[in-house]
Parts: sequence; structure tokens; C-alpha cells
Amino acid sequence: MPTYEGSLTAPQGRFAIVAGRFNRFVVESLVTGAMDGLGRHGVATDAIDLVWVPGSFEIPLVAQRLAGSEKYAAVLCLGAVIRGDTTHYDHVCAAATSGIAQAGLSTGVPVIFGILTCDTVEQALNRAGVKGGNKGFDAALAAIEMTNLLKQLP
Ligand code: INI
Repeated sequence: MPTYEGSLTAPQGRFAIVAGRFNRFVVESLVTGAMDGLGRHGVATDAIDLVWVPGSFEIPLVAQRLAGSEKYAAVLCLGAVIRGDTTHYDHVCAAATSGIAQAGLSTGVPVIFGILTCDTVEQALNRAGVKGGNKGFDAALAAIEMTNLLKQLP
């Protein structure tokens, strides 16, 4: 039975990180984790471009532009949406989630969802390197794996 699974060996090409500045103290740790994950798997620092946008809502537009530019093997989207007193959280989460999925589907380039959607700041920090791993690091591995997988598929 032919079975396909992307390796974690650094592929050729450049990687882009699109990071939402909102809750920057959390997102900076995600960016550090993503750089660490890419670097530990053989991606050179000068093969990574970092783009900051105001918040998670703005990530899909830039991710789609970069993914469609034919300059990047994959695009990593990093942000932190933390619930407040209103329904704003739900709208930002919905737009970011569907927009990021759409950016990948419309371009055929892996566009990785590394956005934390949390009820509390503590939950977010725990997923940005404090207790529960680092979702930026995880996003880096997903980007490498998906890039390699798409190259292998018939
Ligand atoms: N953006 C985030 O990335 N995280 C949040 O928690 C957040 N909250 O809660 O408001 C947030 N809002 C800003 C939004 O992403 C846009 O930048 C803004 O609405 C301008 O379009």
C-alpha cells in the first residue's frame, strides 16, 4: 500500500512567518518557538522572512499574498486571540481560521495555523513556551512536514 508522510528534513526554499502584533508579549514567544523549530530542522535564519500585522484578523490577507507569490515553500501564521467581555473574540477567531484555510487552499502552498485561541492569558502563555509546549515550534514542524508531503504526492 503506498503510504505518504512528509519528513522533517529542511526542504529547499524560503519560509514566511506572519505574526499578529495584538497580545505581542505572547506572539513574540510563538515567533521565537517557530524560529527555533525551523532552525533545529535545518532551515537557515536568512531563509525566513517575518512580517508583523496589527492583529490576527489581518493575518489571512498577508498570508495569502505571500503564499501566492511563489517565493515561499510555506507560510506560518502566528497570533494570540484571547477572549474578552464581548463577542469580538469569536469574530476574530472565525475570520482568522477560515481566512488562513482559504489562503492555503487557494494557493496550494502550506499555510499553517499557529494562532492561539484562548479564554485566558494564562492559557495563552502556557501554549507559548511556559508549560504546554510552544505552538510556534509545532507550527514550524507542520510547515516542514507539509512542504515535504506535497512534494511527494502523486
Ligand atoms: N487580535 C488578536 O490577534 N488577538 C485578540 O485577542 C484580539 N482581540 O481580542 O481584540 C485581536 N483584535 C484585533 C484584530 O485582530 C484586528 O487587528 C482589529 O480588529 C483591526 O482589524
